[in-house]
Amino acid sequence: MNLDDLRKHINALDNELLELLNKRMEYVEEVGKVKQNDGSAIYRPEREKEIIQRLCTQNQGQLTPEAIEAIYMEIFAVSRNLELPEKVAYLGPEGSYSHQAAESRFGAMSYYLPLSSIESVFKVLENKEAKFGIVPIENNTDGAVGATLDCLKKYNSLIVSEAYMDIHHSFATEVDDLKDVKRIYSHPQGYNQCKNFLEEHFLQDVEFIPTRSTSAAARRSKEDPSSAAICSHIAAKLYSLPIHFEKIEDNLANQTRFLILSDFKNQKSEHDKTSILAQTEDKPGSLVDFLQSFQDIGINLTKIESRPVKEKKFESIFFIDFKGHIEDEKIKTLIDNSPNKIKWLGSYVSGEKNEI
Ligand code: PRE
Repeated sequence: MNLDDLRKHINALDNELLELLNKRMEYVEEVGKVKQNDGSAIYRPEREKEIIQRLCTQNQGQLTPEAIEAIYMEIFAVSRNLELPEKVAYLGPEGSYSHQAAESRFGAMSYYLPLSSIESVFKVLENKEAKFGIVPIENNTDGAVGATLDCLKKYNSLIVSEAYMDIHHSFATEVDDLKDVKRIYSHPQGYNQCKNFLEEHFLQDVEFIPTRSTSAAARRSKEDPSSAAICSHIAAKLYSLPIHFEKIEDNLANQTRFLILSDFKNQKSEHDKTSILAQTEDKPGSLVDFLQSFQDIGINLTKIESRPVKEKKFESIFFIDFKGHIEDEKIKTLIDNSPNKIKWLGSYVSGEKNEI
């Protein structure tokens, strides 16, 4: 078959896909009406996960599980917007890694609100100016994000989902031949994380110009024709800067965990995780006893992170993640009968590392 014949087949299949997608959206619209009547949540991460898992299991074609997930995440985002358009706030600026995490969950079609601090994301959720918020919670090289932990204590937003995202830097420029690059813009962290790439590719003297974010680097480079930027691929896309090399960082295992915040309780699923904040009694052994009580009922703790109580010198609170849902009978009993002060932060489908 020649190119024209092949394209004719693609066109015919695209027509079928479009028709099927529109049919799917008719049902989604009906689901939206049912939800508006009973007031239930539009975003149902556990249902989305179930759909993706089912499709990956029955898949026999060329598509990888990652490709199926990427395509369906975009379809779900369009569906949710059809049911009820809702605003998504994230730690900006546009083109930041939080923006990339937000787009991986809420697609290209959502209404986004880039904000300048983690606390402002919590504030707009509290004021009902946005339905969802995306904030980083931990990075596998830099550790926990203190501002997010403090806000989880201070505000009432709930964790409704989590996403692990690989943090990869791209090398983007309008220059065709790297010999002609005179300046490289990036956030100093981006620049420092790509030292090997820079040494291998640049024999000539290149000036490094630090920027406030990798996203600002892409914008500045777009305005400066003999320059390049080290930035996220979403920032390069945003400023229409051609990407020449991807994943140029020295350590390819750089990952950040993001939380998706909102105001509703998820239903139980088979892969739940719960996050709580615990302030244990001020006496020896109280933390150990508390942790032991999880083992006693066979609950797997997945994380514990301490954080100082700022109002009280040298006292700590603990952020604890464990497998299961707050509605599981034995977990409910444990929390209800605990002598410690406990704040439930959310029960949600456990995200897979390296999933995005
Ligand atoms: C749908 C859309 C949004 C939800 O997050 C989950 C699934 C979908 O497109 O399949 C439909 C829907 O709203 C639902 O099943 O509850």
